[in-house]
Amino acid sequence: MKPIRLVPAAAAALMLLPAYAQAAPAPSQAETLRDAAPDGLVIGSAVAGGGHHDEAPYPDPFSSDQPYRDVLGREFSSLSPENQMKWEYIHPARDTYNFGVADSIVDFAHQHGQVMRGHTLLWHSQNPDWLENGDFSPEELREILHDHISTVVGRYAGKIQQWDVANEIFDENGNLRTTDNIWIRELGPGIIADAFRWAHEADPQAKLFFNDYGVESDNAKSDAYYALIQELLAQGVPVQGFSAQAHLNLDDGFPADLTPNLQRFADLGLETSITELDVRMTLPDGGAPTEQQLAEQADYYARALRSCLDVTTCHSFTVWGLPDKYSWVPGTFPNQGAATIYWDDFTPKPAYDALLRTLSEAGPKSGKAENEGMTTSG
Ligand code: 9MR
Repeated sequence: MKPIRLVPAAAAALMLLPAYAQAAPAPSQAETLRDAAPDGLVIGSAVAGGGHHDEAPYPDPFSSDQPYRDVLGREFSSLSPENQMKWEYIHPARDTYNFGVADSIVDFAHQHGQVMRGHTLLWHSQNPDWLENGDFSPEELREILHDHISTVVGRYAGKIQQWDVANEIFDENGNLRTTDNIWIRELGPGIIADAFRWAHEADPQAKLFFNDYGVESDNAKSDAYYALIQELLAQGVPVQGFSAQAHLNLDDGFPADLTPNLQRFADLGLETSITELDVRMTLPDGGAPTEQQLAEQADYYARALRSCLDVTTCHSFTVWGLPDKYSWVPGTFPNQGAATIYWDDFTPKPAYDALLRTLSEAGPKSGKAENEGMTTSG
């Protein structure tokens, strides 16, 4: 739904009415998410392009789909490469870095006055086979990680507002992933602090984050982050942010304590972000979502945004891609989908309208602290 604009004649007619008879003005005339966002809040999207190597490949929309590029440039003020900065893409062989697509996303962001979130440096998933099966000594592995972080973070220094340095390092019970995360398994938990230190050396301006799913609520996993981050801060490790991915599911209900949970991290002095929001649902007979599902989905999106608006240090709110045809959800959850805010022809869903309305209602000044991030155009 577009905000109503008054044509001059109608506006003039309204002026003739007594003040009490005039409708309240629309809170904002902005017609895009990025324009409607208050000062100090960027609205982001993941940039699709190359599925996981195990998935059926789809054409790379970032280089081939112009309507897709138009929406990315028009609606968003932050971009996150969905896959293209992950190890298996950017570091395909020990002595080979492949920056091509990542560079073009950073260039696109620069051209469109957008900031970037970098994703990700230390993770258990999407690592190349040469690394996972490489039989390296601990000293070699340490050097490999150091080289990777210095090279990748250094290449984009000054152009990345927030980096997901460590991604998904705890399991659901709040235990460190000591078996499937190669770095923690082979080098011990101290490598996490080193990763933050190396990233900070390579780009002192970037805000360095822990990022995970299932941490929207106060639970065992988010408690584990809360404890670890306090330890690291006490040791002077350069950790600046905690982000909730927010892969939500109508079947699970909305994480009702999202705001206080993020706020407790903000109270530690950290930036907080929503980094990968999508809201999936079980589709009736594999078909289209019902009106009721769409309305409920819109409500989830708006509530997640409301949380970010309400948490003092939440300056970055990102949806995990668009439209549904480029979403990771159907490939992972067979009967689920329709998780993004756009239909496949790039018309907005009720969820998009709900985000625009929520931003418009918040108004241009959110009362947030000044956004300390930089734009790539600056
Ligand atoms: O959306 C990404 C998908 O294309 C990849 O195949 C998948 C592989 O793990 O990763 C997806 O993105 C994930 C993100 O990097 C980290 N949080 C969970 C996201 C959804 O799985």
